Amino acid sequence: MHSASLQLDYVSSDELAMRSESWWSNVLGVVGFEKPPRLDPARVPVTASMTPSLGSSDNLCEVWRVAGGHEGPLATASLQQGRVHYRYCDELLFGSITIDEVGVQSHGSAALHRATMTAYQEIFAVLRATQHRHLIRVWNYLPEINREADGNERYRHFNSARQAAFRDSGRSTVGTVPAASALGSPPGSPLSIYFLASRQPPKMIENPRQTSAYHYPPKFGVHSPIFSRACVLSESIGTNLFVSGTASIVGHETIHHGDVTAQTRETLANIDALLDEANRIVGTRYSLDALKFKVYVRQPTDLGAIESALAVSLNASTSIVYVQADVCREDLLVEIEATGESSGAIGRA
Ligand code: 3EB
Repeated sequence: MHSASLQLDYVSSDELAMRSESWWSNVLGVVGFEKPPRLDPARVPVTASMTPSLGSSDNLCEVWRVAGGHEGPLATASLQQGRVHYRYCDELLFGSITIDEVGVQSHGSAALHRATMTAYQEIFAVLRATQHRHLIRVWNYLPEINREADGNERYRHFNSARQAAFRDSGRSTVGTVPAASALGSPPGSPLSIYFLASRQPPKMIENPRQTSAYHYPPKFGVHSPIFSRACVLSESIGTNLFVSGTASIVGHETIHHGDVTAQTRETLANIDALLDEANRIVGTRYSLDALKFKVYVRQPTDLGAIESALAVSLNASTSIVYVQADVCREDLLVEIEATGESSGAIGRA
């Protein structure tokens, strides 16, 4: 079968409207920011994080698309199983699911727990059906992530449910777990999860500067967050690097409390360390400048300081989008995720 490389683009919905039929035939999924973009879901899975974008770009969309070196569509039709909308090509699958906690037959933290369990169960059912067994990258957006519910932060309830869902499905909860991001969305938003899965196993990368999240000590919650710091998917015509949401954490502790500039610098140092680790393990040659960034900003008034801090290390043409979102520790002011697109330079032994 054909191999294809995965591309990420941030474009306005106006620009999307002008793309050709053949271009659309290779789009796996489109993600809006504050609301789902007005696109036909029969054509391609459409979802939204519900977190508003910051800055000039209006109606911004995150587009995941496969590109092959040959003619014709690579992807299936836009499909649905349960509440999961998905589309796939031979190697890669994009999917999304949203669940409104209000519609779940439970209250308080039990509703979040149930919504999270259900979402992951439905995701795993799709992966079983299509044989894209490897969950490689997950984006989790939950309303009011830092709010207390029944004596615990909602993020911690989410972590308990996510871990239970992985365990119940027979999946590992350490080591071979997906790269991820987990952010807060405004009150009243649904739980929104989207993901990429693959047929071939990715290589998981941990950060030598940080404790693996699945080994965080219990003071951060009885059930640890289940994610890898990064992963690399290698295919015959290129590789993709997925860097999880990364913050100003060294070891397992938040550092630079209240200093958004220092937090931004520390976060980039963490991503740089991950790149070194990925390049060492996989033989790729990713550099900071080759990545596309999504920056989650807790307080919109910090945007200028974050932009300035990033400008010191990234060149001016680097792709960066800014999003307002609550980060999953109260003391974190910024979180940064990144994706490295196809780089042909795989040194395979
Ligand atoms: C951290 O390093 C910051 O729970 O899926 C980053 C990426 C974070 C993913 C998740 C959480 C998650 O712990 C928070």
